[in-house]
Amino acid sequence: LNVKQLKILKTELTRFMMSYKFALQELNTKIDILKQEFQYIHDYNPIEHVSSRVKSPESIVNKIQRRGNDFTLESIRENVRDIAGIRITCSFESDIYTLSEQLMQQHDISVVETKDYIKNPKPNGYRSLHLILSIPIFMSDRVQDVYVEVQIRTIAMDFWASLEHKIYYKYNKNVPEHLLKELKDAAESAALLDQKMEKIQHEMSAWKDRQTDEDERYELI
Ligand code: 0O2
Repeated sequence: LNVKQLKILKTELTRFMMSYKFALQELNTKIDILKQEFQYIHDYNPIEHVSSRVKSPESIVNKIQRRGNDFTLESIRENVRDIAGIRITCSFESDIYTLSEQLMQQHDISVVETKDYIKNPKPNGYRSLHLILSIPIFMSDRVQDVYVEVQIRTIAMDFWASLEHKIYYKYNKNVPEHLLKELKDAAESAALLDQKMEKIQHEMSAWKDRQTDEDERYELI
């Protein structure tokens, strides 16, 4: 490559990576709006924590190599759909579906894929709702549709996934059989905990609704 070609390549690569950063900014704003508005209307916040990251060039190259895809920007864009990733932690399982519906129904968002590892957990016990969304980014001379992977989990699911991830890499992907079994048991306990917490929350909000009704009736009298 000559100097001019190298310059063009550098600009294209930078713009390519920037598009993912912009997509994360757009989506983070959308999530923040939902969070603030939900808090105001319902006096309750379904989102505990949000984090986002752009995949490192090294991980992108590894994934392309592993899958045997072409090393072109078009191929990377189409085949590596988790370059931009957002992880949302909710308090309760029902919040996950409320929030995902609210995101998916927005007109500028297209839902490319949904993987519900809550209704269908992975064999190791992993649970989370995964969405691949596509969002348009308006730049100076083009509109670029960008994929973003959104993972939505409860605190219990997140706790489990982060420990499992650490163990997986500590043992260099060769986790002893008894630990795999214990992780699976722990995933089941986490799922039970989510169910119990949901039940308590449900009962509390029904009580709160009844109280509000009574207060309003009292005010009318
Ligand atoms: P990182 O560092 O989190 O980005 P692929 O994307 O090729 O790996 P697939 O089937 O398209 O495979 O993706 P899938 O199943 O939707 O899951 C991808 C991401 O979900 C992973 O990203 C993890 O973040 C998370 N995940 C999926 N399964 C597990 C699991 O069993 N345990 C844990 N802890 N996390 C999981 P990466 O790329 O692996 O890593």
